[in-house]
This record gives sequence, C-alpha cells and structure tokens, in this order.
Amino acid sequence: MIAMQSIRAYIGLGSNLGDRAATIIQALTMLDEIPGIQVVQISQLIETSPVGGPPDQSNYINGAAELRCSLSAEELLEQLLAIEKQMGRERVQPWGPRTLDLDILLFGNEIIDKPHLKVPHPLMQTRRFVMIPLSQIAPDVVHPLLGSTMRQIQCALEQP
Ligand code: GSY
Repeated sequence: MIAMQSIRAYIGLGSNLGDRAATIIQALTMLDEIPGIQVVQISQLIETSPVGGPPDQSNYINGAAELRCSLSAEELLEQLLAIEKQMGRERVQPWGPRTLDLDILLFGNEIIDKPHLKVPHPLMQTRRFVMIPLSQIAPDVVHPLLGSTMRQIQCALEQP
C-alpha cells in the first residue's frame, strides 16, 4: 500500500456577521469531520477592527488553525468553499461583511500561483488579524517565500 502524504497546513478564519465565534467553531467541527483533514491546533479567537471594505462594517472575530491534510491544496480549497457556502456565506461585495471567511495561509512549503489559489496567502504578512493568531500556533514555522518565521513577521507588524 502507498502511504498517503500528510501536509501541515494553516488556515485563517474570520466572521463579522451573526454569532461569529459559534460560526467559526462550527466550521472547524465540519472541517475535522472531512476524511483526509484533521484539525490539530486552534488559536485563540480575537476581536479585530475591519480592514478595508465599507466603513460601517462590524468588528470581526478572527482565528487560525493548524490542519493535517492528506488532500491537495486545490481539494482543501474546495472543502473550505463548500463550508463557507453551507454556513450562509454570500459573495455580495468584495471586502464586504461575511458570515465566514476561510483562507489557506500555508500549505506545507508549497508555493502555488494560480488565478483562484495563491499560497502562501499573498496578504498574510500585512495583516495583524492573520498574523496574531497564526504566530500563536506556529511561531517557528518559516514562510516559504519570505524566509522569516511567523513570529518575526508578526513582530515586524507591531513596529511603529
Ligand atoms: O480577508 C478576510 C476578511 N476580512 C477581514 C477579517 O477577517 N478581519 C478583519 N479585521 N478585517 C477584514 N477585512 C476583510 S475583507
């Protein structure tokens, strides 16, 4: 039998509509139930001010999770989009309010540059709402393009 390769992936989670924390927990439960995906670690969930989008948006709840994944990055993306849809996400407005946002941040050391999937997430290193929870659960993981650890990237974002 050929052993299936298991990749360590990190995802970002966000919600600013409805019961935000309950939605995120529910999404993680659904993910963990998918064959080939195991939720290994979850960061604290933090409340953050909205970045971008319409000026009157509510605050977000954001978090990050570590997965063990024997699916490809494309297959993981499909599963994330399906969960977003099941949890009532409608893509009305780019950068607009949302029930649930699930983003692949890192997928092992893979570098993917396709129109619908870019990994590492191209904006992750600029976003405190991503880097604060991610550096809690993956402080020593190295960004495959920048060569810096998550802790170093997060510290740099805190500099005035
Ligand atoms: O890209 C994720 C959705 N999003 C967020 C978010 O998750 N948190 C915060 N604080 N602002 C955001 N703006 C967008 S768009």
